[in-house]
Amino acid sequence: MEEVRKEEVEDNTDIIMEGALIARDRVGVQDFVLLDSHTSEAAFLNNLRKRYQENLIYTYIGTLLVSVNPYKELDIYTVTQMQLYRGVNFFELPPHLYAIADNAYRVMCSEYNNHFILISGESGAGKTEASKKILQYYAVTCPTTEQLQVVRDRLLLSNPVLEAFGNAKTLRNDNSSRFGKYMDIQFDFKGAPVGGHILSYLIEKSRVVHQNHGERNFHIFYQLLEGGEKDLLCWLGLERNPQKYAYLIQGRCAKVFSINDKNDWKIVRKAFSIIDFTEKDLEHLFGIVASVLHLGNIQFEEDSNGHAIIRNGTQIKWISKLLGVHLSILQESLTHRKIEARSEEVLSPLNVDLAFYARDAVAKAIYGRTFTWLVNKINGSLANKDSTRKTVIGLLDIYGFEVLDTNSFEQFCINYCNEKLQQLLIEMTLKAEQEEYEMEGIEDEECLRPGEATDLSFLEKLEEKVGDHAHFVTRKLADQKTRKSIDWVDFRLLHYAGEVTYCAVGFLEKNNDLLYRNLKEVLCNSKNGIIRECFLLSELDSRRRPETVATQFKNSLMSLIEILMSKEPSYIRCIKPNENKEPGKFDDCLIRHQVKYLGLMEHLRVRRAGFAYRRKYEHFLQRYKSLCPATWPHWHGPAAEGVERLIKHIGYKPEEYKLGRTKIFIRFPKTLFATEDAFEIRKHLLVSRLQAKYKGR
Ligand code: AOV
Ligand code: MG
Repeated sequence: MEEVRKEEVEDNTDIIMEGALIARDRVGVQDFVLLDSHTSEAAFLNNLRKRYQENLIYTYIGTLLVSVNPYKELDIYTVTQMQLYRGVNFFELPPHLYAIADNAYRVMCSEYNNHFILISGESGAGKTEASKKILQYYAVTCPTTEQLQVVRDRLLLSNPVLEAFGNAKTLRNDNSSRFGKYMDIQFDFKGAPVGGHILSYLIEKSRVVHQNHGERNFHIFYQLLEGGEKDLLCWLGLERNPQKYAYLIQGRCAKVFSINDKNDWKIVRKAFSIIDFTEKDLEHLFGIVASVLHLGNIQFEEDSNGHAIIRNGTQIKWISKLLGVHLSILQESLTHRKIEARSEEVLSPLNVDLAFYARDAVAKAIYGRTFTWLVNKINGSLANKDSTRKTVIGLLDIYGFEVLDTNSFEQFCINYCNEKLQQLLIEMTLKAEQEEYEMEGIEDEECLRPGEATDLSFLEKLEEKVGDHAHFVTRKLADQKTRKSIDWVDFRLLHYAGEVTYCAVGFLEKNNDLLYRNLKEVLCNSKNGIIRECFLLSELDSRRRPETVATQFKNSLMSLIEILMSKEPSYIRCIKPNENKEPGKFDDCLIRHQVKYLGLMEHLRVRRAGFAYRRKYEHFLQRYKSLCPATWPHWHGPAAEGVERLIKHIGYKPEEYKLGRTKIFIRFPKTLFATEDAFEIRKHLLVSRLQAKYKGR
C-alpha cells in the first residue's frame, strides 16, 4: 500500500494538468479567481455562460457566491446533496448555496459568533428562493430533538404565510417579495435551531388598491377566493370570482399560469395551524382580507351639494360586520372629515375624489398594519423563552432593485434600500480584506483600500433630504436644465444599478401616509381583535406629527445595518439571466450589466490583486498532504512547517505565496489551480489503482 502511494507522488504532472484543462474548457472554472487569462469582463462572462449552459448555476469569487437563476428545477437541492455539503471544507465540493450555509454554520459553532448571509440581486434574480433553500438546509442538517421539531416546522412554515401576504405577481417576477425581510435563526450551544426572529421592512401597501397592467394584488386575496371553503366565503360575504373585485382586476391578470392559488391556500392554511394561530385569529384575519375587497367595491356619488355619498349599502354592511365597527359611524367617516376648529370638532363633508382617497387609505392602512401584526404573531411563535446564550445566523432577503415604466415612491424606497446594502457590502468586503492582512502580519502594497470601488455620495445627499418635499422640486428643476428630455414631474437618480427616472406624482401623499382622524377613531374602536391591536387609542392622543414613511424606512435600514455590522458576513449575489423568465437563456447584455453594477469585477480584482487564497495551515495540509512524500500519510510536526515542506516539494516560487501567522496566502490563482488539479487527479488515480489492485487479488 505504502508503495503505491509513494509511486503516485512521482506521477507525471504534465498529463495530470492536461486532463484538468480539457474538463475546465467545457465547464469553466468554479472560482473566478482561478481564471487564468487576465481578468477581463469577457472572460468572466464566458466562464459564467459555460457553466450556466451546463446547469452549473453557482460560481465563487473567493468566498462570495455568484448564482444565476436557472428558471427550472435542478436536481441539486436533494437531502443527499445537503448531506454531502455538511461539515465539508468550502472548496472541496462544487460551489453551492449549501457550502455558504454550511461554512457560516461551522464557523458559528466553532467560534461561537453571529453571522449573516446577505442575498442580493435585482427583482427575479433568485434571492427568495436562495434564502428558502438555506433555511431548508439548516432544517435538514442541523441536530434536533423531537421537542425542537416544532420550532423547525414553524421556521419553515413562516415563509408561505409571509409570502401569501407579502408577495405578488409583478412583471419581473411571478412571486415578487414586496417587503424586505431579515430573519435570525437562533442556535443553542449544540448547534440546534431553537428559535427565530423576523424583521420586516416597508411592505408595498399601495398594491392593495392599485396594480400596474400585468401585475396582481398580494397572493392571499386570490388564494382565499380560489381555495377558501364555501362556508368561509359565505361568512365573509365573498364570491369566488376575482373579477368581481375592483382591487383585484386592475392589472387584468387575476389568473396566472405559473401560480396555483388553490394549492397555495392549502399550504397557507396548514402553516397557520402549525404557527399557533387560533380559530379566532383566523376569523379576524380573513375578516380583514375580505373587508379590503369589500372596501374596493364601495362606490361614491355626488349629492345635490356636491358631497360624496355611498352608492350602495351592501359592502359597507359587510365591512361593519367583519371589522366590528358601527355601521352609521363607518358610513359617516368614509364621507366626512373631522376638522378641529379652535376647541371644537367639526364634521366637514368630503367630495367624491376625497372620499375615494379616504376609502383607499383605510384599505392600505388595515392591510399594512395587519402585515406587521402577522410578523409579530409569527415572532411570538418562534420565540425561544429560555435565557441561555444563543448564536444566530441572519438571512437577509429584500426586494430587488427594479426599474418599471413608471417608477414611484415604492421603487424609490426599494432602490434606496438596495443602494444601502450595496454600499455595506463594498465597505465590508474591502475592509475585511485589509483587516485580515493586518491580523496575519502581511503588508502588501497592492491591496485596494476601502472606498475606492464606489462612490455613493450622490445618494447620501439625497438620503439626508428624503423627507423634505422641496428636495424633489430641486431635483426636478435641476433635471430640466439637462439636455435629456424629462417630464416636469419626474426626477432622475443615478443608482449603482443604473439610471432611474421617478415620477414625483403621489410621492408626498405616499410619504405622509395620511389616514383621516375620524377613520382612525373608528378603527381604534373596532371589535376585530387584530384591528384593535393595530390601531391603539393612544395614537389618537398623540399630538406629535407621525414620522414620514421615508424617515421611518431610513431609520429601520440604519438599525438593520448596525445589526449586520456586528456579525460575520457571507454574500450571495444573484443574477437574472433574461427578462422572459426563460430557462437556459443567457442574455449577454443583461448579465454584463449586472456583473458591472454588482461590482463583481472589482471584487474579483481585489481578490486577485491581494492574495487570492488564504487557508489555515491545518486545512491546507490536510487537503494537499498526499502531494508530498514527507507529509503523506501523516505529518507529526506543526502544521505551518508541514506546509512549508509541502510547497517546497511541489515547487512554489517565493513570489507566489506568503506565510502568515495562521494561514498560507497564495497570490496567483494559477498556483492553487495547479495544486488543486494535481490533488484531484492524484485522488482519482489512487482510487482506480487501489480498485485494480483489490480486483487482481
Ligand atoms: P427574487 O426574490 O430575487 O425577486 P425569486 O427568488 O422569487 O426572485 O425568484 C424568481 C423565480 O425564479 C422563482 O419563482 C423561481 O421560479 C425561479 N428561481 C429562482 N431561483 C431558482 C432556483 N435556484 N432554481 C429554480 N428556479 C429558481 V424580488 O422578490 O422580485 O426582488 O422583489
Ligand atoms: Mg424575493
